[in-house]
Amino acid sequence: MDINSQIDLAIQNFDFEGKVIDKKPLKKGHINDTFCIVCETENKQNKKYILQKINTNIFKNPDELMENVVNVTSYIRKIVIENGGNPERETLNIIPTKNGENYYKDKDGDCFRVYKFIEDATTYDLVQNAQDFYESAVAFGNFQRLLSNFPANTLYETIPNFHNTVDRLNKLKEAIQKDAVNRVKNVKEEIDFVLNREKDCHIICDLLEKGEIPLRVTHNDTKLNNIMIDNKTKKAICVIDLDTVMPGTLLNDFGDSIRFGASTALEDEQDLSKVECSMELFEAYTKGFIEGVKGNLTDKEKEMLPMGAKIITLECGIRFLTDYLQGDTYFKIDRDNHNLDRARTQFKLVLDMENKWEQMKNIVKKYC
Ligand code: ADP
Ligand code: GN1
Ligand code: MG
Repeated sequence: MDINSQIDLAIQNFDFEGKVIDKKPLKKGHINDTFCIVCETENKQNKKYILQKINTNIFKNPDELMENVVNVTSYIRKIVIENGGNPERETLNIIPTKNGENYYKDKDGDCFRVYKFIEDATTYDLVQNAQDFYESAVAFGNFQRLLSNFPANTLYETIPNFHNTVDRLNKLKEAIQKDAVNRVKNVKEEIDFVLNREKDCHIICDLLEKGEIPLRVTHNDTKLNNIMIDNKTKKAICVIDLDTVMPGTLLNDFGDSIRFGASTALEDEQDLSKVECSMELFEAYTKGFIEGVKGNLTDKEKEMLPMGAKIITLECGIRFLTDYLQGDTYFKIDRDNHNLDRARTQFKLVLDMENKWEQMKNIVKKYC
């Protein structure tokens, strides 16, 4: 069945308010297929919903995934209400199926879920200004703090070894060995770049293993387009894309925001001369994140924040490069060499961070 017919069928399984008058794809994430469903209510108002086809190639157990999302969103909802906030806008809200399930599974085994649409807010692929980025940092820091007492043992690991950088490196090595689509010859330089940093891949895993940094409940995908920014107030109001909320390290959450948001160019920019890690943006984010977590950081975590940014950027580059070598089976692509372009921006950022290392450390010191 084609995706349009699938969506039409999925729509029939949810109770939308009013009559569906439009459905349009939203192109943002690399993983799920996201649609905006527009309904017309009895009094001729438009009401929107988000309908997502869950990528079950990646999320192998949708029951567990959705149980996590339900538990996390209801936990946050309670706190938002206690704090006098607006639970319709400050957390995702799941609409169950007509049968009361968390998602709808069609005959092909494809899975669909519906969220209330957060109106008058936008997600960005590129930072518009340092102030917005600062706001996103406060919100991600705050999200981290909100979840600090969440019972971690109730969470399923939706993707095993998700941010295990050593495992990611090993998967790259396997992909090089296999060379499934004969692309290794095109990326000798990129492979060497990674292999020269093999030791770096162990740093965070070792710290976790030795218990030198705590395992916390983290978001694990804190890029800028996973946070909704209010169009009027410009405040970051809602952290979205909760599929990878799992036990992890705060260094990755801090780092992934820097990787994506402090870059002066898009993640898939082909002109690498445009790609830098902006120290102005790094500073804005560091300040906001530390304010957001309200001091809930250990000394080791503080010290390792710059390393968090560098390692997750290296890891993400490794993942893009691996996918390129495996024939683009994981991340969605829109053009040839898309994953390679993405890998290259990540490696350029790693190099730039290495050159700006002292500056990054000094900025962190200033706010800790
Ligand atoms: P992916 O896992 O593919 O990244 P996301 O859950 O991040 O999917 O959703 C993709 C995009 O859809 C987001 O960047 C955002 O622009 C939009 N979106 C997702 N959920 C909502 C929502 N509840 N309200 C409004 N827009 C949303
Ligand atoms: C994916 O789902 P999305 O587009 O927010 C990926 C992240 C990567 C990111 C790179 C489940 O995030 O881990 O860091 O692309 N999500 C998953 O942009 O693999
Ligand atoms: Mg996303």
